[in-house]
Amino acid sequence: MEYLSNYIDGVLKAPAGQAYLNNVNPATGAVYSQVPDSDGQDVEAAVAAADGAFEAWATTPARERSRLLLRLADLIEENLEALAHDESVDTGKPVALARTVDIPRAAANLRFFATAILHDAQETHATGYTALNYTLRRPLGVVACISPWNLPLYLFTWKIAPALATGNCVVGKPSEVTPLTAFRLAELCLKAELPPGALNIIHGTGPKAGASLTTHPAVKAISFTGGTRTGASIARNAAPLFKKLSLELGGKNPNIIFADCRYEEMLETTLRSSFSNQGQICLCGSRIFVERPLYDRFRADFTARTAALSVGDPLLETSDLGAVVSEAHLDKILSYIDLAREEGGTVLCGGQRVQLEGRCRNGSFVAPTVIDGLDAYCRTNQEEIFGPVVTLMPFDTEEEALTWANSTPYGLAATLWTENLTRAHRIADRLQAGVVWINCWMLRDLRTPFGGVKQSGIGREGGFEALRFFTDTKNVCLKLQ
Ligand code: TXE
Repeated sequence: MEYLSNYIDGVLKAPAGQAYLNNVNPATGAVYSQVPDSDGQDVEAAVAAADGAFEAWATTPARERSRLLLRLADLIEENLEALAHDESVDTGKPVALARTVDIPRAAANLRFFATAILHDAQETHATGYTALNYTLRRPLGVVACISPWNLPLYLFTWKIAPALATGNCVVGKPSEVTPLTAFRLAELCLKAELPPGALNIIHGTGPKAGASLTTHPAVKAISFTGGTRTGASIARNAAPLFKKLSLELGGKNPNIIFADCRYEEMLETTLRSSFSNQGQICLCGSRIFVERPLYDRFRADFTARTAALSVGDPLLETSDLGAVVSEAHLDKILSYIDLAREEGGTVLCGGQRVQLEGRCRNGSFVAPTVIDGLDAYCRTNQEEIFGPVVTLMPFDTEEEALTWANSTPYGLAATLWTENLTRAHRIADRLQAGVVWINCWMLRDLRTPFGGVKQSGIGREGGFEALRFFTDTKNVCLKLQ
């Protein structure tokens, strides 16, 4: 049984209270490692280490910070296979997905921000001939990066990379459900010789380690991805302490399909946008609105393609879907499928737990599920399920599709399929979402702003948005005459 450690001041450390949590492999149901159940003492030590390292890290030349982060990216790539294996075991996701998406993207996040800081420039404003204003951007100090379980190393690095690149010292808290690759990253930080205290990683639960981190007076900013309720609780705690906040929360993303779309490409992509990572990506499209003339054809083809997906051992290359993240999450997903039935929905395929044989007989597997016959306003279509469950709804007019798409409390992402350019732009503009994909899904450019509106969060990650979030601006005005 492997015991994971915290990473504080450049040292791998056991939690001060010597308490641990079980870490379960969701594909087998077996406990396979012990995660530090850190408390306020560990957080205190990590914040003190970060605070102590700040002055030196903030004034380290950008080129040197860049070199260290690029070294870390190299090490991630050198360890691609092992990290992909660990990510798969920890989350239940297919190893092929971890190998092609999660781990390469973790390296890409570090590279992107490591090089972005070499090309940064600040604004000046000449006030006629009277004065010259220039704006300095300086790191904040100690910042907290709290990440979820669905894309563990991918989202953890998405936060720590811009924070470190801009000269902040970080206390990161990965999800207690999927801590393994963040622990491996700590080991790689030692190899990369990242200065002690620049990055600290505390493992443990949200209410204990997470809450003491977000309420710590020395923490200047919090970058969080996770559930909307957790985001609200963090915002409540952080507001009176005037911390900067970036919250990337839940979604209930619409996928609007018009009859004039490129059909095969749409079908293929919609399969991915529905079931990638067992539907546990905040960007997955879970409500599929199809223009009525195409509805019957789409329903038949989509259901058949979904039923043909293979749910299996995540370590097998042939598995399209692996396990969902935990037994508790599986129960939540199944309860929503029951709710859909109660609300009058018809389950076209899936709808139940999948019982595998052998190694995975006690794993948490759900069949990819397609439901129709529900209206846009029922709970199934309003609440985030975060699993391999999608609903289909026919629409007659553009206005109807748009109204339904915008009807939830969320507004993270939306997908739109049409060859009509004017319509595409018109709808994209009216969709209440932070991210809109036209004729594609998850086509990412790390320079673009990323985040949601309404209950999907506040603030934007990515590109210059992230560099700005992790810095404070100071305007200096020099009178010229
Ligand atoms: O996330 P939590 P959970 C959605 C999804 C899921 C639901 C709950 O619908 O079913 O959220 O998931 C830390 N102070 N998403 O419960 O609790 C926690 O330890 C400080 C959407 O797993 O929000 C973890 O590191 N931190 C989503 C992180 O917050 C706290 C991804 C996220 O955990 C804390 C995941 C507290 N009080 C779930 N409580 C997305 N948008 O991608 C918890 N944490």
